[in-house]
Amino acid sequence: MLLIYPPSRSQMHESCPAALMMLGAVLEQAGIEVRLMDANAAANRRDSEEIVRLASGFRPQVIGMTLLTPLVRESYRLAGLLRQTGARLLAGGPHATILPEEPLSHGFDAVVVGEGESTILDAVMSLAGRLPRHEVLGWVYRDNDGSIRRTDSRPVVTDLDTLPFPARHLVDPKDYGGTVDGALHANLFTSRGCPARCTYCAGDLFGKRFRFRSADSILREMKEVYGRYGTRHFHFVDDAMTVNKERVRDLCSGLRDSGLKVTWSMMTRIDQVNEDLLRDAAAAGCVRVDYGVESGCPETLKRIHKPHTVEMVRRVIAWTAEAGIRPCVFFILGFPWEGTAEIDATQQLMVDLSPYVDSFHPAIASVLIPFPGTEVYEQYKDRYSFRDWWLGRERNYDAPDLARHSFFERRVFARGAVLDADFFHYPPQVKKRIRQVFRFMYLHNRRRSNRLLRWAHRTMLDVSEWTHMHSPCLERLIFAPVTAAEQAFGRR
Ligand code: B12
Ligand code: SF4
Repeated sequence: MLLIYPPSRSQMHESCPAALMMLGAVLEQAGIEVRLMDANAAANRRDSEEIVRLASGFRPQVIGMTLLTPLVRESYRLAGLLRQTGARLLAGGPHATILPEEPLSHGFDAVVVGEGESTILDAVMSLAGRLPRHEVLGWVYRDNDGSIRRTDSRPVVTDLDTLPFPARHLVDPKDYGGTVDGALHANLFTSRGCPARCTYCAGDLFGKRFRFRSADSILREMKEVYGRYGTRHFHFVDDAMTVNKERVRDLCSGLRDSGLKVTWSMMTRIDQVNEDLLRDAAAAGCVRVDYGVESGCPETLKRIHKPHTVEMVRRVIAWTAEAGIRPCVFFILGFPWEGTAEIDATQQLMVDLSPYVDSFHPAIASVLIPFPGTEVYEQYKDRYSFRDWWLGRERNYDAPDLARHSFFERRVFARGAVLDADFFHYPPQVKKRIRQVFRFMYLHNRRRSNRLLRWAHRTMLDVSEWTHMHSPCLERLIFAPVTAAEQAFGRR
């Protein structure tokens, strides 16, 4: 069996996606030979053509692929190409779970819905002809008469401690530039589910019920990874790590008693921490907490059902910093009801938090993307005509490229030119304001470089933005030396 994470133009992975290693572990336990291929591995990126060439060499009976919405167009093209290998194609992951019938019209034979561990074995057996298709729970397939069938859902894994540890040995460290500091295996997954109902969240894959691994099980895995791969810093990728505080306390005391010399970071919710928990975490090696703050506008927070207020944000970020932990905050701009006043409120909150925040994240998702299955998608897809946007080219928000984008855009939207997609038809003044906030984040992140450099940076951004607005050709001409240098150093 070959498990593939499909190519993305804008993402580079410093570690192998957890899903492939977790599914690999389940398959190996059942005696199935497994290969993993992460097309976005930082030191060995592969395009679809190369994946097909390698897959033809492996000759797997079944190929499984993770589907994420922004990558799905290329994933479907890849599936089309992979059909020539003769393997049966199985899809899973967030996009496949939200729209399980779609992949069947784009080259796939079947789709696993939701958690993969409990279904993948049956799915592989069935695709290999050893189990009738209707006997597999939790999947969608095309029947002999061409009709699409969906079987009853499979209950979620209630005891996450029963899952095997990820099959990390299947990953070639060279693909990620080696294991110098053990960062390759830093990501750990310790819980599933988030009880909140944010209207833009594309992560409902594991349901609302919070399920979690015991502190013991997590500690065992950390010790194993520490011993085998030399990992000294761990990052917990759970949606809301601290929903069960007792468990976090147990983990913290377990870490302190274990004598493991490690640091760690986590993602969690503003409304799910308190001062004691943060102090406990800091004493047990926690050095960073990622929070989805999203907005500084109280009305927006209410409308997106965010379970926190602006006051709570201010309090929690201060507590985090005071406990000796670096708070990392994420924002979303451009909700369809927002004008410049609401964006001003968000930037004001950024300014207020900036003494505590090392760097802001001008990520792709810092401008609202209406992912399928979310309330914002359903509510606005017809009004703004973006139904099924992931299948077309016009809502592309890849990383900016040298041929089309100005110096300003290449710098401040480095992760993805998401304003190009313009999902919500922003008026010019809103676009301008969003660009200013991205500029603010970009410059904040460079505030420690020397004065002259900062001044040069700011001036170049201003010149680029101003000239591009009046004459893109002139901008190109002025920045031609920079563009040539970027070309020489391998930027797009
Ligand atoms: C870590 C992470 C990242 C890291 C990935 C680093 C790495 N090396 O893995 C980084 C920062 C690079 C990243 C980037 C992005 N991410 Co991200 N990320 C996550 C996060 C927080 C954890 C992923 C994870 O490891 N989960 C644990 C594993 C076990 O879960 P899983 O991947 O879903 O896999 C399970 C099932 O889906 C299924 N399954 C998965 N694959 C397959 C394949 C087969 C064959 C089968 C049968 C089953 C199956 O079985 C698995 C085990 O149960 C999730 C949120 C979350 N909590 O899951 C978001 C999430 C996956 N990301 C998301 C998005 C959108 C992105 C971006 C596209 C950002 C953007 N806005 O454009 C980018 C691009 C990714 C890319 N590769 O190009 C969305 C996906 C939504 C969607 N509809 O596709 C999520 C759900 C976040 C969210 N709530 O919006 N991400
Ligand atoms: S708190 Fe985070 S994971 Fe939970 S629903 Fe909201 S955005 Fe999604």
